[in-house]
Amino acid sequence: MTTVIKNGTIVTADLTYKADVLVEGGRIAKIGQGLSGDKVLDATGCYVMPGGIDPHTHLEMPFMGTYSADDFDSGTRAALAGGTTMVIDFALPSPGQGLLDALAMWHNKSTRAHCDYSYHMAITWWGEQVFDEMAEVVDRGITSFKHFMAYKGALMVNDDELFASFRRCAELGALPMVHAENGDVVAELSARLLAEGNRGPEAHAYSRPPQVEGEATNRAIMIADMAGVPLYVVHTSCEESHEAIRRARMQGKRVYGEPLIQHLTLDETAYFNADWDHAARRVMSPPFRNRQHQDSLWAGLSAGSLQVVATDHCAFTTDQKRFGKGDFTKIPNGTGGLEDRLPMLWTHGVNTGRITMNEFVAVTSTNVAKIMGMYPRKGAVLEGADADLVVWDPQAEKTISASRQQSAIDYNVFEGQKVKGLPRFTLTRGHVAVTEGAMSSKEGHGEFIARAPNGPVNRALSQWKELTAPRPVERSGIPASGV
Ligand code: DUC
Ligand code: ZN
Ligand code: ZN
Ligand code: ZN
Repeated sequence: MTTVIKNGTIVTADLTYKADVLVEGGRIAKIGQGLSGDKVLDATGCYVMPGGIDPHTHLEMPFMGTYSADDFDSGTRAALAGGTTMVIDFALPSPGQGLLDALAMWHNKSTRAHCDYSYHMAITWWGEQVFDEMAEVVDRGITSFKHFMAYKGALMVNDDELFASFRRCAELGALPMVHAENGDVVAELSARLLAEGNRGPEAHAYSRPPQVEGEATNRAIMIADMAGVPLYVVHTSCEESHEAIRRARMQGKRVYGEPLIQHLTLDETAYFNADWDHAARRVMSPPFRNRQHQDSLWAGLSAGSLQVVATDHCAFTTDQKRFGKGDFTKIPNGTGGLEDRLPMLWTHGVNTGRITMNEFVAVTSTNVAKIMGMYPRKGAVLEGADADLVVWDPQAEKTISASRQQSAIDYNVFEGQKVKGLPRFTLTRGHVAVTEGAMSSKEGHGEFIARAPNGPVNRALSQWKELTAPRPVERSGIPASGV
């Protein structure tokens, strides 16, 4: 059985051109003119792009006394409905639990996935077992390790643990990632706010100002530089963090920044809404920021100082959010976005001229595949690549509503937003999973994707100078003095 996508315009991170795409056996078999196949998908007026890859989701994750409400079933359905064909979730060992043990748990949950998936492994504690098992985790194709610099007393790791783990990542060719917020300062500010009687969702934002993120981002960058390893900073939400990433890159350090679609399009006024539920549903870490921070993130996407747009999809129902009534520190942190990332970014980025279509593909798919070691199997429209594709109709419109979403929660943080630009078809390894909003995805269709170790070394320019400086002249095999 072959499928041909006809009359569309292919849009990749580099190129825009008219061609048909022939799909066979889950892969792209041919790209060319006038192709035919058993089944025809009409892409007239549409763009044919690599399906989105969301490198940051938390599906069915035990967190803050509960579990995130979307699992690999509803979560990956939401992904496909919005044109995303792969997710990278976080396997999260509880403190003391082995990495391989946690990995087995995540493999169990993900058997329900409708699209392909991978994991990052979280380092939530440090010890010999963790050090040893990191090598096996990399061998199994999980080549990125996440570190929480916040959530003190739960997931947070200290600087000595961070440095040890980063050095281990350097040895293994793995990519360390950080949730960059100063957890000690957050804990201190939270306790003070509560003591002063500030118990509502708005206090969540006060407890995590941009400085706690900027400080931790700078610290992680310096520690990564000392460990000689690249660094990926998740959910970059503010200018302070973006500035640190920008500066590091200018200094020749391989540092990546990942804004979320929520931080790009929603702002802190959500927390000052008189309706407690409205505000609490938007509690996540880092919190939403003001317009100046948003402008910084958009500028970073167009200038290339920020490389990826993700969701940190970690959805909780209103009932779960209400665990935090009377104490904002108990509101489960997290928002959804898997189904809305592409339409929202297209609407607010491409339709406004802030980013080009090719940049859209880069930040939603191709850059992720490259940074995370799975390009060009994923993130590419190339012969031989997986047929993870979205046929994008730039004229299709809808109003986002929880009443029509795949996610299992009872609201949507983008409720009422009008978007223009939606999938006409979403294909996961050749299988047509979505046709104009109608789902035909299959539970269990998704497969685990093993990723390659990264390889690139991280050297500040200052360190390169040492290697390229002229060497003292050697005479008759005797090294010159003063070396
Ligand atoms: N932030 C959230 O809001 N939820 C999940 C974890 C995180 O870092
Ligand atoms: Zn985080
Ligand atoms: Zn997260
Ligand atoms: Zn199939």
